[in-house]
Amino acid sequence: EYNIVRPKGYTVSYHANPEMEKHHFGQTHPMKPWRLTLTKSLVSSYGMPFAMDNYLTRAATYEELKSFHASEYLEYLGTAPAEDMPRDIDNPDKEVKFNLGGSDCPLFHGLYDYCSMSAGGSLDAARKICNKQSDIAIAWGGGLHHAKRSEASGFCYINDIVIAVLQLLRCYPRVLYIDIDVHHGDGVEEAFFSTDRVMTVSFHKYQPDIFFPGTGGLDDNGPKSEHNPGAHHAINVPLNDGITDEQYQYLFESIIGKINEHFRPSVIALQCGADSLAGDRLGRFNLQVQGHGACVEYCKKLGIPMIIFGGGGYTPRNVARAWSFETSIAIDCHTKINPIIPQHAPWRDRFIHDTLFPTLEQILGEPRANRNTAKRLQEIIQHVHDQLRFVNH
Ligand code: TV1
Ligand code: CA
Ligand code: ZN
Repeated sequence: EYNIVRPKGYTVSYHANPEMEKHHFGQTHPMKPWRLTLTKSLVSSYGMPFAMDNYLTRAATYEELKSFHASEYLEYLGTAPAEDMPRDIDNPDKEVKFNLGGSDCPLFHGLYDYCSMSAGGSLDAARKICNKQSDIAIAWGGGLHHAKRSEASGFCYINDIVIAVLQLLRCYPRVLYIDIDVHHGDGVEEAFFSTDRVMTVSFHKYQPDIFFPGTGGLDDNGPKSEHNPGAHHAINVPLNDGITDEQYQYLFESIIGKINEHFRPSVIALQCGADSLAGDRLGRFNLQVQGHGACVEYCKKLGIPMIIFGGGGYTPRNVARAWSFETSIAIDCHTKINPIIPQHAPWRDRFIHDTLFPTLEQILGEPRANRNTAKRLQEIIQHVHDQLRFVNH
């Protein structure tokens, strides 16, 4: 009915586990693992699984998690008792270890399983790319970019991206990490601060002291001290509220195009946090499904093997729209896809509007004011070009 067939000449793999989606951060917490179920059901109602290799992901082992995380931290993550009363505004944080058990990173039932399944999916995706069994591997349950070696942060406990990139580094000389989540990809950036084999690029809302995590200014390009080979290999694109598809696409293509020429990545790791979409509960941009998806399409056209991760995204219907459309881009059926959500799609009423591509007016009523000037975008592009003069592989 939707004319979904396997793409010619390359393989796409899809890595998921419905067990992961059953976990709850707490009633009022913005992170809803259920958005993965909504995404999978929309992907399936379009018939997209017929065009991909579908894998049920396993949990990553303790040893695999240890490739990035400290054992003291993993030990505590695996044994700390779940709290029955999650913390929020009315029930504030007490003293917490490793930032576990506060309002952002609650200790909920099954936390360790949830984290190890997220990492397992991303690691499976990386292994498929390494083995050349897959050209594009999709892991929507991953993308948890804030987690540190011994610290949970911003809804992230295990940094599945770092673990997957470490796997990629066993088989590829250079990895380009791109992060289109509305938040700065601080955990991934920091993990690879001292190597020139990984370049990290994050596009994000930047307003220190107001918007989490507050890092990722234009001039933060990796520690320049003590002959650090990783200097100039962290690129940050700090943005203001209300950026549009047109501006974002222009920035993305100028910057990633230039980086591709200078850094010449052997593989791409793309974090597709959907909280950069208009109408997100935590985000502040005016991006639509089309503009968000255009980033995925641009990367795909570079013809480099790629892992696609999820990440943030706090309005589940918009997350499901974006990640389904991006799955269709991966299998190259996005130009043929019916924009009307299939009649038989489960939870069809949850989408409110019956299209994959609601207009800004449908999403927001009144679009958010755009605080990004053309002059500032040029400054950003110029700064990135200046950094890349130090990078030649
Ligand atoms: C419980 C209940 C927790 C309601 C957290 C929004 C809540 C937030 C909640 C929230 C919320 C944040 C901070 C302040 C640091 C804190 C997956 C000094 C309505 C990748 C993580 C954002 C984004 C963390 C994660 C941020 C990702 N914003 N309601 N918490 N403290 N934390 O600002 O990048 O998308 O908001
Ligand atoms: Ca980002
Ligand atoms: Zn985010």
